[in-house]
Amino acid sequence: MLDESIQELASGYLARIASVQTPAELETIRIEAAGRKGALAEISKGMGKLDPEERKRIGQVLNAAKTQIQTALDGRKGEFDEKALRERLDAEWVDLTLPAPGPRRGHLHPITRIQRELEELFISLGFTVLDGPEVETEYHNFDALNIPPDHPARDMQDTFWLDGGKLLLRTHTSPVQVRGMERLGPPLRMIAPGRVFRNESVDASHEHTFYQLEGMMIDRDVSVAHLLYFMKTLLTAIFKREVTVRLRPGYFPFVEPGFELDIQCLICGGPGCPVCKQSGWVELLPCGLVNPNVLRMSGIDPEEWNGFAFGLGLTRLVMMRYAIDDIRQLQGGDLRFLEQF
Ligand code: FA5
Repeated sequence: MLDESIQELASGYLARIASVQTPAELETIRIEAAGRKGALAEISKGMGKLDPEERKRIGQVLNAAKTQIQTALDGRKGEFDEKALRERLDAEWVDLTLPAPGPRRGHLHPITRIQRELEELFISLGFTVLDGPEVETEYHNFDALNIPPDHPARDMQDTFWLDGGKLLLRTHTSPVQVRGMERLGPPLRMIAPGRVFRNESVDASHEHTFYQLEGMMIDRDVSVAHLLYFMKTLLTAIFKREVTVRLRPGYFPFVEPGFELDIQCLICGGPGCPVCKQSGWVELLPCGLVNPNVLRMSGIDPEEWNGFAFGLGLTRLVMMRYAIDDIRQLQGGDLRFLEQF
């Protein structure tokens, strides 16, 4: 009787084991059939009550059933393990003969992009592109631009001084005017894009490190009309649309007369925002006719030659062109920002 019920139990388990679909189902049956609290274990526990002959016989039947069940469990587990391994291998498969994907391509920084556009424009107008040192002499940054040591205009540009005096981080690109005049002499058409530094507090429109693009033309009979022509050409090329500008008198010791050319703020369109300091206008392009003292100091005769100069705020121009509302984004190095360009 007992041996029959063991065999029945075992066949029931074997049928279920044969039909399970998942490792979890298999585990449930394993616990039921072969676990310490399973049905066969319960029968084993009752064996002590049988007489020795019967115990031996039933023991053999029970062991045979257990072995059968264990073999079936192992077999199905092996199947599931193999299937899982095959799936993993399929997922991890790599074709080593394919060409490598190569490094991700970057692109130029928006400031570099606009700088290059302006270089191309001015080269097409007959200008030379010059470069000057970022660590400058006091002479080139100030004295030669008609700003002597005790002149109040020195305070207009807060300076990072180096080496206890005489050397500094250039506060504007205007010293390259001086170097251009010294090296090349008149007639001269030059631009000088580059990085400049000022010891001032940073906000939405002011950085301590930013870019300017200097321009200078020296020839015979250069007038304010020439200056305005070039400024208009420059702005039209960059914005590729009508922009509203205003010209007002501006004071710079190296030009006379001097102007501030402001552009109507393209971030807010005029009503005022943090970039234009609520004024609706952004200072972009100070300019003027070169002061005769500056020509004389660089060995050019102001009786024979004159010219214009301008100092474009390149970083601010980039902000206006792409409607960037905080200057700090440009040097922040955040790829999420830079990848938009
Ligand atoms: C100058 O630096 C003169 N060298 C410009 C010049 C050249 C005038 C030739 C006449 C003839 P200014 O300090 O205003 O001027 O700066 C020029 C431009 O740089 C400003 O109009 C503005 O667009 C930009 N700029 C000035 N300070 C900052 C700053 N902290 N952050 C970003 N841009 C600035």
